Amino acid sequence: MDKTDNPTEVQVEEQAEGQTKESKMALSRRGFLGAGAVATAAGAIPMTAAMFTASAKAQAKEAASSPAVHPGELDEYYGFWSGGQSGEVRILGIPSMRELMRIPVFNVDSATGWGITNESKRIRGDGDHFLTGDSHHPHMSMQDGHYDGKYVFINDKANSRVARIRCDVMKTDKIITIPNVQAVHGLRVQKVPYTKYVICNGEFEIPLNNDGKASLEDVSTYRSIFSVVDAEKMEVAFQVVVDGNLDNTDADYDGKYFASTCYNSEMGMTLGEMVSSERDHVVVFNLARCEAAVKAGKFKNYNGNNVPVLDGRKGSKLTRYIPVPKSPHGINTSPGGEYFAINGKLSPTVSLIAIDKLDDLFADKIKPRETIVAEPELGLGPLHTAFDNKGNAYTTLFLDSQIAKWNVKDAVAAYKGEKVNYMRQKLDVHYQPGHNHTTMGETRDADGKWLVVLCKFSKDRFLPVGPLRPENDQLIDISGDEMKLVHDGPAFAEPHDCIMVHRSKIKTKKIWDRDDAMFAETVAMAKRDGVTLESDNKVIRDGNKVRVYMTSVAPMYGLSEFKVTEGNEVTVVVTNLDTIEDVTHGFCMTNHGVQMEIGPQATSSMTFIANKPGVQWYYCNWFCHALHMEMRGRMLVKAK
Ligand code: CUK
Ligand code: CUA
Repeated sequence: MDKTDNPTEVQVEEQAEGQTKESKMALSRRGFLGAGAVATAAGAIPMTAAMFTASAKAQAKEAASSPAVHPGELDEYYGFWSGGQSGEVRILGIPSMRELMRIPVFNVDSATGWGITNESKRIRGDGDHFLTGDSHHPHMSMQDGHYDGKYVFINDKANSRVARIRCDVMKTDKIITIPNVQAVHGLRVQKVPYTKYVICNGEFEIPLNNDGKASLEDVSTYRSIFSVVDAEKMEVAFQVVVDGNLDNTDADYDGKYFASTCYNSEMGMTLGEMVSSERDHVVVFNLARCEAAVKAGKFKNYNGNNVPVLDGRKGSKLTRYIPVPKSPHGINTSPGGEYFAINGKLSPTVSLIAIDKLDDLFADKIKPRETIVAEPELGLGPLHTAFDNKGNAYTTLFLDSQIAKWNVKDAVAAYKGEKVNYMRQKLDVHYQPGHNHTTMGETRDADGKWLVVLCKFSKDRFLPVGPLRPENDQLIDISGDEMKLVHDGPAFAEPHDCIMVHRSKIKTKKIWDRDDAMFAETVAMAKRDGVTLESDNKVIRDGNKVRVYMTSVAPMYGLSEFKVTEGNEVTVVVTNLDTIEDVTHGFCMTNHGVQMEIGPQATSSMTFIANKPGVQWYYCNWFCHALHMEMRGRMLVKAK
C-alpha cells in the first residue's frame, strides 16, 4: 500500500497532530478494533486523500444541524427498535431519538405483566416457559411496497420464534415457534403485492430430524432451512432446505423472489471451517415455483410435524445460488426494486444483484455471477446498507467504524469499467456499526431525511457506567449532500436493527375496545362464571380454584377485600372502567411476585397460588390519581 496516498490508522493519528488532545485520543481509540481486523479481512481499501478530507470536514460539522423536537412537539417518525438480548421492541420518536414505549415480546416484563398475565401467556403459547429472547429484525407489513401500519414482525434467534406486534395497540398479539430450524435470524416481509408472507432464516445447521440420534461427528444430515410464514394466520406455510446456512434475507418489489445470504457454505462446525473458502453465496428463492411444489405435494415432513419442507438445494428448480465474496452478512433491497445489495463483511465490497436478471437466471439463460452488476469497494467490514431517494447507498463499515455513502449508478458504471468515483463520503461513527437504516428506506417511500446507525460500542461517548457500556444509536442528517452526525443515543442491550416509519402510516387506539381479541378468552371465562365484567365484583369458588372479578375506577377497585385459603389457585381479573386516555391502573399482589397493567377499558388477569398465609394487601402500582396510594385492598389467606 502506498503510504502517502493511503493513510493507515497510524498515519491518521500523525495527521491529527495539530488537533486537540481529546480528538487525538478519540482517533487512537478508533484504531483499537480496526488494526487487528485488517489482518483478517480480505484486503485493505485505498482511502484517497480527498476522501479523508471529506470525512474530516464532515466531522468538523458535527452537530451543525439539529434534530430538536421542542417540548410539546411531536416527532415525524416512529422508530421500531429491536431490543436484542432484552427480547423486546422499543418505540422511539425520530428525530428526537426519545424512547416512547417498550413492547415486551420475548421477555417477561415486570411493569406490564407480560409473561405474567393470562392474556400474555396465551399469546406466548408454547414458548411461554422461556424467560429470554434475542430479538433482531423488526419489520412492518406492507401493501405494494408501502408500509401499511398494521403489524411489526420480529424474530427471536435464541428460541427460534417469530412474533407479531399489532400497531393499533402496540402489543404483541402472536408468537410462534418455527419447527425444524434452530436460531431464526434474518427476518423480512413480502413487500409486493402485500405481506402475505413473513420470511425467516434458520441460521444454525442441525440434523433434519433433530431427535437426539444424530452425532456431532457425522454432519451429513445437517441443514439450514428457510421458512415462509403466513403473516395473517401466523403459521409456517412451507420451508425450503438449502445448501449452506442462512444469515440475512430480503424480498423484491415484484412479489417473485426472496434472497438470503449464506456465510457458511462450507457447512463448517468450527470457526476455522466456516471461513475456509474464499466464496460463499446468496440463495434466491422463486416464490411461484415453491408454492407450485407445495401444491404438487413435492415435499417431505420432518420431526413429526406437518410443515411441508421443500428441497431447495443446488440443482433444484426452486432456488439459484449466486457466488459472492466470503462470509456476506446483510442483504438490502434498493427502494426502486432494482438490486439486492449483499454486504461483504469479510470482503470490503458490496455486491449488487440485478433483480431484473433473475428471470433469466431461473430460465438458465445466464450464469449466476452474471446477475452481479456492481461490486464497489467501500472499506472494512461492510455489514448493512440503507438507501435514500437520490440513488445513494449508505453502508456500515464495522471495522472502520464508518458509514460509506456511495452512489449506486456510479458503482454500476465503475463495474462496467467506466472511470467514475462512486464514493461520496465517509463519516466516522462511534463505534463499530452493525445495522443502519434510513427513514422509510426499506419501502418505495424512501425519503432520504435521516439515517440511524446502530453502533455496537460506545466506549468514550457517554459517562462511564462500569464495564458494561450502552450501545450508541447515532442519528445522521442525510438530507443534504453531506452526511451530518447530529445525535448520540445511548441504548441498552442491544438494538440490532430498526425501522423508521412516517407517523402518517400509523393509527393507534387511545383506549381499548371492550371486544378486543386480546382479552376475549378472559371475557368468555367471565361469561361462563355468570359475571358481567363491566359491572360485577364477585368471587367465584370452584374447588381449589378461586376467581376474583373486580372493576377499577380511579382511585378504587370494585373489591376492597376477599378471602382465600392457603394453597388456592387464585385468578384475579381486573376490568378498568376508566374511559379517560392514559388512566392505566395496575394490580400488584404483595408477596406473590405478580403484577400487571390494565389499560383504560381493558381486562387483564393473572393466576397465582396463594401460598403466604396472612393479610396480603393488593395495590395499584400504576400512578392513576391523587389518591393512587389509597387504591388498595386486602386478601386474607387463611392458613390451611
Ligand atoms: S444482524 Cu446484528 S449487526 Cu442480527 Cu441483522 Cu447484522
Ligand atoms: Cu389506580 Cu394507581
